[in-house]
Amino acid sequence: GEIFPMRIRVIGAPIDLGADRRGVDIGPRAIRYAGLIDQLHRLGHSVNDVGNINIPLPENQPTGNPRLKYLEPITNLAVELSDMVSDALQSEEFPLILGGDHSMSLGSISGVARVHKDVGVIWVDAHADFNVEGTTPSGNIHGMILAALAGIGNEHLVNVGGWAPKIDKNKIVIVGARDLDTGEQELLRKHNIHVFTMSDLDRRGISYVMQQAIEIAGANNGPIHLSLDMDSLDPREAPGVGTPVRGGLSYREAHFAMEMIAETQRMVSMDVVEVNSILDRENTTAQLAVELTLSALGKKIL
Ligand code: B3U
Ligand code: MN
Ligand code: MN
Repeated sequence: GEIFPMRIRVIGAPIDLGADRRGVDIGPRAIRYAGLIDQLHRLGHSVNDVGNINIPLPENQPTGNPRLKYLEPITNLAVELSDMVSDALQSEEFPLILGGDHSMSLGSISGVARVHKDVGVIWVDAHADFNVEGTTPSGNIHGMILAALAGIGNEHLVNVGGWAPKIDKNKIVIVGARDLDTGEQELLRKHNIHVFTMSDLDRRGISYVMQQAIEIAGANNGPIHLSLDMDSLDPREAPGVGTPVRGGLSYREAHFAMEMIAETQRMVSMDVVEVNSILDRENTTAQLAVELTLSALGKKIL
């Protein structure tokens, strides 16, 4: 099939300070090893892979507040990544950011929002990542990032780069949610965040849900950022994630969701996160991350 050729800037962000488990720090390498760059070329895109940003080891960092673990290094990295993502967009390249845990999206999405002020976000995830200091069961910052981007939560997270909010609450859509904490549910309701749970998917189907998600995040034909947490998939398809939750997206639903986003031609940037290679089976999850990225970037069956 015909694709719309793009210049893609690949940025690796092997951050693992936002989650409890080690192994996502290998994610960017595992995704490249699964053939990402070569397959993007074959699809007709040009690729500028700038390598990985340097992430300090958790062993060498103070944990800090146990309800906001590694806050300081996480916000520092967010500023660095944000600059890299803005720079890619200003050079007219499409930023494709490889994680790492989901805390890296604080930086990637801040960088996009600086250039595309009206960007909306489709957050495909088993979780909502909408916790704050007072609701988190773990103190892990990867579970707080979407709230922070919406301007909710700890001021250091919210004000990364010196401005807030990064994303208009009304342009945030979560797809695939099935594991929400009690205080997190209350926050999502209070702020009227659009959440399509697995129940909604079962009731309405992936086609309807994605059509709605695209309309909400991309209101007035605006730009869309896709943040793909690989734990949105069913663990049978994606075993290599830190927090697997049963009952997730099927292989076909996930591909179709990506194809629908590609069809809009309005995606301006994308993250792929939470590939945990230590928990993976023969790089299955990294391979699936590559396949889904290709579908999101225009690969069609015919
Ligand atoms: N909601 C829980 C668990 C979690 C969030 N994101 C992931 N896990 N990957 C928390 O710790 O905030
Ligand atoms: Mn997540
Ligand atoms: Mn998740």
